[in-house]
Amino acid sequence: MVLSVPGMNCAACPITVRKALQKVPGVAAVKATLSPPEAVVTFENSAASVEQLMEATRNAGYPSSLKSGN
Ligand SMILES: [Cu+2]
Repeated sequence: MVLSVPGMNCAACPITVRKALQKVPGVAAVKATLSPPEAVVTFENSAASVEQLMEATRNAGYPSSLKSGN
């Protein structure tokens, strides 16, 4: 699943986003990049929802939206 995270603007931002996503139960792997500004998340669908993942980035200061995937 890929989240678009347009608020990321420097090299530290993807680290913050990755840490926030990794705290969500059920998340197995996160790859956050500045260019393109997105986060690729591998997670257990039975344990976490896309809404929870978007909430996690929003709470970290980076509102996100679903770009692709389930
Ligand atoms: Cu930054």
